[in-house]
Amino acid sequence: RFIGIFDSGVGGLAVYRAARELLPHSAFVYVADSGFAPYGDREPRYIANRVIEITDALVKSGAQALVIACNTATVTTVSELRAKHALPIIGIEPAIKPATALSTRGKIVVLTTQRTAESDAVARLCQRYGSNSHIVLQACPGLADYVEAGEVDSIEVNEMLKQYLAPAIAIAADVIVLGCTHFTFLTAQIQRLVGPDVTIIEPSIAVAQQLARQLVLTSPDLSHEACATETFYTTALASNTVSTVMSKLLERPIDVL
Ligand code: DGN
Repeated sequence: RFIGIFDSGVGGLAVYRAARELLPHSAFVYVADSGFAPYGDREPRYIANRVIEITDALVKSGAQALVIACNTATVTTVSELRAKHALPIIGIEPAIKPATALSTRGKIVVLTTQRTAESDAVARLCQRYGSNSHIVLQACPGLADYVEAGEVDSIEVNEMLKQYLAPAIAIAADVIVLGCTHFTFLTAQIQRLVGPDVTIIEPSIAVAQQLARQLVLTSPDLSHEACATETFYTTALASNTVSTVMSKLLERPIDVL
């Protein structure tokens, strides 16, 4: 019995880190679909099939709750997953509602993958909460790939970030939403480029809190298992490389199977 966390790759690790801190006695299994990442530019059906295959395997091996630690996977597949599995499923969508509540100038930039930017889910969020705000959806093709390779502060990453942050600077955005979990590992670099007055919304803690709340309601024993465990899997053949990148991002050595 465990909590299954899943992402196209390493991005969901920030969510995992927050979840583990909040639920230190729980057993976790993290799956990185690195062999098939990135999802950002794929067709929705391709993404949905990957998400279903991985979550089916997690449920079969004993997952009692699922965290889809990937915006792209959530916006394309979460309804299908909820129809399929009767267990708590926590997804991540870009934090557009909190951004509109937080923004004083109403100028918001949402950084996402291409697929998330084009999704109906995000269009609905903008329609529902964005009527008094100027929201720019900035797709960032290629950016998650750098993080996936463990490259978070190179000249190339910073050049790409400058390009994707140009609209935020042009409209003098006061809030930036990280709408792709990979971008969490670029938070400091983004802050440096936009300046200290811009608020960056990073959803990991909120998602972990949502998970904890759901567990209390549905399976309280899962949050107090006797022994905390963590297991990391990747679908990539070169699990050594993935171990190295994940250890770097988590800032502690881990083994990925
Ligand atoms: N980490 C994923 C997200 O939150 O959308 C996407 C990364 C990717 O596969 N491009």
